[in-house]
This record gives sequence, C-alpha cells and structure tokens, in this order.
Amino acid sequence: MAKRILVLNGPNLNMLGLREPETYGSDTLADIEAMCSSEGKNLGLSVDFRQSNLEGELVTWIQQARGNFDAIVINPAAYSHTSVAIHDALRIADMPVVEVHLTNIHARERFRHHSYVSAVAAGVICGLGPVGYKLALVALAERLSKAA
Ligand code: CA2
Repeated sequence: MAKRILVLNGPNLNMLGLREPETYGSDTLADIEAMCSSEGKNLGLSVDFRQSNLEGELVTWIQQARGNFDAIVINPAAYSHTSVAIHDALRIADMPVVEVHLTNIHARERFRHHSYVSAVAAGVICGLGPVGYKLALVALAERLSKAA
C-alpha cells in the first residue's frame, strides 16, 4: 500500500505568489500543492496537502495523523518560531517529520533563527524554495521504504 504523507502549511502561506515575491518567489501554494502531488505520484506516495492560519487546527491535524499517515512534511511558517503546542503535537505523533522552509531562516532576522519544530524533526530543509517540499518527499519515500 502507498505510504501516506501529510503535508502541512502554516499561517500566511496561502498568500504565496500574491505578496513579497522578492522574498518568497512567484509560485502560489496551489503550484506547490500540484508539485507535491506530481512528485508523490512519481514516488508512489499518497499526499494530503493542507494549509491553516490557526495553530489549534494544525495541532488537531497533527493529532489525527496517528494511524492515518506514515509521515509529516510541515512548513509551520511563523509558528516555527513560537509554537510549543506544535512541537508537542509532533513529538506525540511519533512518526518521521521533515520541516521545510522556503527561505533560509538562518540568513534572515534573528527571531527566525530558532524553530521549536526542528528538535522533533528527522530533518530540516530551508532556503531552497518550493523544491524543498519535493526533496522532503524524496527523503521520506527513501526512509519509509527502509522502515517497511
Ligand atoms: O521560509 C519559510 O517558508 C517561512 O516558514 C515562511 C514564513 C516565515 O514566518 C518563516 O519565518 C519562514 C512566512 C510565511 C508567510 O508567507 C508570505 C507569503 C506572501 C507574503 C508574505 C508572507
């Protein structure tokens, strides 16, 4: 059976491509979703792609991942830098997590340098733009095929 990947996106990522293209590029979140779904097909993964501006909704989706998904890709956006709740939910989920950021958070403002999610992630990809999501799927496909 295809491994199931939950791809989560945090606040304001629904605005991609509409504002600040010099920082975040011109792809919309719908473009990134299409790329993930096409890469998922290539890799034999089933991909469920979601976005929320609400911390609690992201926490609920992470809680519901147990038993329904095999791994999580998450761009927690600004919640990366603030959310102990998302950190705790990912720890409890007990499945491989890859954290993705479009930008290199370490080359930006100091408040973006720390992520609460990184400590519970199997890996972190940042600064490579939308292709980071694709790389996260490749890494998880490889990891889950070894675990199976
Ligand atoms: O680089 C990333 O992917 C971030 O997770 C993006 C977040 C930011 O808070 C993180 O520090 C790094 C911001 C997402 C907001 O996206 C926007 C899209 C269009 C216009 C403005 C913001």
